[in-house]
Amino acid sequence: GKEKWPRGEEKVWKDAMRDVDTEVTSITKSFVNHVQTSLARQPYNLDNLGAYQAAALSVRDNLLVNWNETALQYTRKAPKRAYYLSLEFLMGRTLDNALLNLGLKDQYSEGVKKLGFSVEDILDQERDAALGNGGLGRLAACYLDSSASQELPVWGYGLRYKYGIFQQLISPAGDQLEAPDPWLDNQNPWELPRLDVSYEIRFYGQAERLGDGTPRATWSGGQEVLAVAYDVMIPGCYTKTTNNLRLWESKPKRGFDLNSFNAGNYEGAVEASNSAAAITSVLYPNDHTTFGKELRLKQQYFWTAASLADILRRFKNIGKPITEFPDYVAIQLNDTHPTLAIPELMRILIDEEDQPWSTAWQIVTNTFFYTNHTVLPEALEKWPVPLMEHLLPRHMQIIYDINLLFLQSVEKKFPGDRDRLGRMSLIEEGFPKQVRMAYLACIGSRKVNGVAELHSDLVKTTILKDFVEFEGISKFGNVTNGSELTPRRWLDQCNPELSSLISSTLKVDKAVWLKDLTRLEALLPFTEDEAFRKEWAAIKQRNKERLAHHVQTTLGFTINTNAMFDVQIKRLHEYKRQTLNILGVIHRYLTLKNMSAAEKKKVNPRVVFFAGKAAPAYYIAKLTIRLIVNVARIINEDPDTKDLLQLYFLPDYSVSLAEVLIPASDISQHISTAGTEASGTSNMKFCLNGGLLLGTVDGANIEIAEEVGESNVFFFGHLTPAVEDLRYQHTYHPTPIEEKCPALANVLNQVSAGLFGDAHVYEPLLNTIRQGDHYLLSDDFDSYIAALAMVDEAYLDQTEWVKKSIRTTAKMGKFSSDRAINEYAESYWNIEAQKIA
Ligand code: HBZ
Repeated sequence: GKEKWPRGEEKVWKDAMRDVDTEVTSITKSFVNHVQTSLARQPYNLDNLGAYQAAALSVRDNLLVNWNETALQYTRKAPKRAYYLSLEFLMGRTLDNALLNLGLKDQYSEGVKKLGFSVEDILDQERDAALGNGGLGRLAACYLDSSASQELPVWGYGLRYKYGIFQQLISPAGDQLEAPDPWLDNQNPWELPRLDVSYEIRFYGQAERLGDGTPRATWSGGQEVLAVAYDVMIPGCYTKTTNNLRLWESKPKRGFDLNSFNAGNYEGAVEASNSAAAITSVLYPNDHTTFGKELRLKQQYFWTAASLADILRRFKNIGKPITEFPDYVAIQLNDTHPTLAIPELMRILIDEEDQPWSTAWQIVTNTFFYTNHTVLPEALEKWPVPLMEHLLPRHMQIIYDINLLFLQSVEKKFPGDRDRLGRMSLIEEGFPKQVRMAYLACIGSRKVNGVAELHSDLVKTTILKDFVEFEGISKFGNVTNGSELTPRRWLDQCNPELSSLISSTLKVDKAVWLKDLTRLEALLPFTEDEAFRKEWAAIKQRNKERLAHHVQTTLGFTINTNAMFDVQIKRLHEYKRQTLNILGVIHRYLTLKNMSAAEKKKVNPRVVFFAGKAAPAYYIAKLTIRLIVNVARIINEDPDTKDLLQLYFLPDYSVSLAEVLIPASDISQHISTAGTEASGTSNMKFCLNGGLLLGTVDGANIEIAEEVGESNVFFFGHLTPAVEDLRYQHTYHPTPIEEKCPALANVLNQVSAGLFGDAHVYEPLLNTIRQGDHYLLSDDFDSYIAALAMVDEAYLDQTEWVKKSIRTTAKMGKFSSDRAINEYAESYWNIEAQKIA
């Protein structure tokens, strides 16, 4: 049909344009105003993208009022504040979240409808802000949301990457291809450039000790670049508090180097300016491996130095002596990425504030808090000493000084224990020598925490064992992530129907239970209410249909929505064992192929979903994707099995895709080798949305089971204490897989034989299992298959399954990020809520 312009009710448009206050609400008025002024567009060709921009700008106006009010009150009252330093903030989309937090979603839906748009289409125009890799980055985003919701004075500091996490494409052969994510190309209505807030950051140059009996030194020369602030508003849920996330962009100090330019060296002049801009150009796409790249170290210093300068300037405005810094400032280090903040604050205190060493160290060790997110040895950051000396000569001196004094105190406590000194030194011997960032973060912080009970215990007994013995156990704690799951985005926003059902059943407004998730426990009695169960199941069904629709429209696949939906979505990594899952799928396929028609009748259909990105240089992880895609190609076409088993790899996993997948899942898989997944955070989100959990006894799975009861989760596999021993056996007394696990051997052989094409291609992947099997697939395969069978069995009894589902949601209160952020606020940062009037 012919397009009608403007869309919607002409009278509403006209009245808004004429600024006549008839039945025009303030929402349509501000929307139309932004269309005409900010966007400089006519209502006569406004498309969905334009409508999104106008809506975003209009919502932003609302946020700005609260944001200014919040900033003003913090400045006036000068309470102690906390700063969350994270190299990653995986924010996802903002508009929907902002509307819900402001409590304005219904009003906006109504308003844009009058103007001829659907709110869903408008929301769908927004690109994800994907400035993170995975759990660590999403956790940071959830903590900001919860801080604002709990009215806590917390700011985030990060980098404004021009390119977020790469876009994942899957080639016809099943290979992952990476494309850039120029997320800022469409303009970003959610950021406010602060050209007036900038700092000069130095790299390279010379450091010279004054040698005047003080620890002072000068640092000069080298390269200077500018850090410019961009602010992102963080609205709390049903509160006026609107906090700030400050992201730094790098710029050349001058447009370009005039000296070189005048000397005719055009390229040299431009090069310097390019090298400054490069610092914040792209998010590093590696999780759990470090490559020792200079640009990455530059990012880390650039960001920590700018953030500290900013924090210090704010502190100085209060007019208190510098020794009181820790009474006004707490800084949380999100993993070791911002550890350079420790020597940087030492440098400022000593070289610029002229403080004695011991005073400076006292201030530092009362300011910082360090969260560890992994115990995998290959993931622990180490920086080559030569690189550090070159890029940050003054910081390297300071680190040597910290180390000297530290080792002297260790020697005092454990005289003559040379091994211990070697183990604990901040400098690892070798070629080259390396700085151990986790050790520096540990000794420079007031407290250290892991992210789930098991993980925190492992931190204390493995990587930081010597430090516990030296500094005492009380410095080391746990804050279980329950966190990353913000109850609002991860329930109300992505599963609105379930959210309404909960409100009407509990007879409590969602404004109440969304801010006190333990209220969900009141759902427990309703497991015995048949009508309620029916409604519960119907919502799950509709969420499955919504996912199927999404896959149909984006990928063209038709999904059987009468099947059980089985989901594993996370970064591809050997320790997360997507390979175990796909080998399990093959096992199921082979089993189905051997079944009689009568046997097949008893089988419940299953659809298996995978999604996740592999680090671009992670060869084995990429092979796993290729295997999944090619297995899918074969089994989805096989007439013998396709009604009973479907398999999909959904490309380009993102926060937005997770918001569609999670509410649709019946069962989700969290199957890391015991002791390797620090916490996991999607596990909680699935459970909050009534999906059951199939997992190993690892990370937060354990605490989830403690809450919901072991009879409501499906556990399998060896336990953490067995892992070391099993690995020893693999290395020194290997048993052939044929003997140890014939079912697995059969699956591997079928892949080797080319059942899924490309026989030779998968050998390197299969060999990780046949030789060494570091992640213990051969040890856990049989119990994994048994657990899958138990899931099938349980699913046949739908009544009981739905009861389990309700019980699971009901017991997720602990895993609210509100609970986690309050633990940080009380037990670590010592900050208090500030009511914004
Ligand atoms: O942090 C994850 C853990 O693997 C997961 O178990 C935990 O739940 C989550 C939140 O605590 N870790 C990451 O996501 N790590 C990274 O993404 C990462 C990024 C860059 C690095 C190293 C790790 O250099």
